[in-house]
Amino acid sequence: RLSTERYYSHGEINAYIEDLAERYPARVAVQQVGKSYEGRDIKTITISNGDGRKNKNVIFMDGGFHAREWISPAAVLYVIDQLVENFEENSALLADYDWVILPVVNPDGYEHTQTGTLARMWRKTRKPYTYLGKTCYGADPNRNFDFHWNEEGASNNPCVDTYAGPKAFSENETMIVRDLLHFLKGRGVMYLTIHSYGNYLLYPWGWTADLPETWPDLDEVARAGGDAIYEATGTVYSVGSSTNVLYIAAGASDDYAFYAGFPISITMELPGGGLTGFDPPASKIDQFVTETWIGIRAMAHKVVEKY
Ligand code: 0X9
Ligand code: ZN
Repeated sequence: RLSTERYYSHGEINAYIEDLAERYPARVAVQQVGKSYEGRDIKTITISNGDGRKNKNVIFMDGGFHAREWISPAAVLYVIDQLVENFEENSALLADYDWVILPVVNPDGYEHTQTGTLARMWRKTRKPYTYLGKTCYGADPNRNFDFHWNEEGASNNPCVDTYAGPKAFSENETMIVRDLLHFLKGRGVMYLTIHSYGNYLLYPWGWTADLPETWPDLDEVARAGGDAIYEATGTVYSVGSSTNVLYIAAGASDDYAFYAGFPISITMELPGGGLTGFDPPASKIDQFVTETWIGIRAMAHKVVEKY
């Protein structure tokens, strides 16, 4: 069973989901969806209730966009654990929906942050870029999507943390998410991307302060998550559009998913911890991921009853 006592490496995460697929072949499938720049296997896990019905609606969730946000893959793994191992209790979330989950979008960055203190605060991918004769690494995967790309809150400088990349979808990792979003078109109801930190439930837009026409639907789902967490633990999440509640930043995956047809698209910023905010001690993982699951479960229930 999944351990919430420590952070997993990317290899352990892949091994964990493959083991679930082997143990629960009727309900769990693992797919290789591509490779990272450095050649790591990027895999999704699809969770169903095993009734064999095809083309159900889909909740698509990912984690590990930003390398240093270790609590994100940990929380995503806990959701997987609950949907698979605690299947009976969560059967309503799987009756008319399949879940497609990508635990680590940016494994090169994630592994890099596990190589020592100096690398711990890495955010971006690891593809090299030369700029004024100097080599710097990586683009910000959450500034690399082709929707108002590089218009706001992103940088043209490869040596900066919010580098948008030389062009939209310059990174393997973001192409993989893009292709999944398009593959799921028509079935994809909610896109959930897990980041840290700051306790936010954010919805489009992040490229403009304007709200989409359907913002009340987005707000209702996000608020269901925030309310459930508050009732269970007293932790307060701020709910609103990315631009209005956090800051303006274009080219992110949430705006792209919404533009690509997911009616609900939410970025969840989990609680912070440790000296930098990005490094909650391992002793906090259990508390944070169980609380996060309460919020995600509530949002999923809202989606399942609404769509
Ligand atoms: O800046 C980001 O990419 C996200 N925050 S983080 O601290 N995890 O880096 C927020 C993204 C919110 N969405 C948009 N701006 N579209
Ligand atoms: Zn992030």
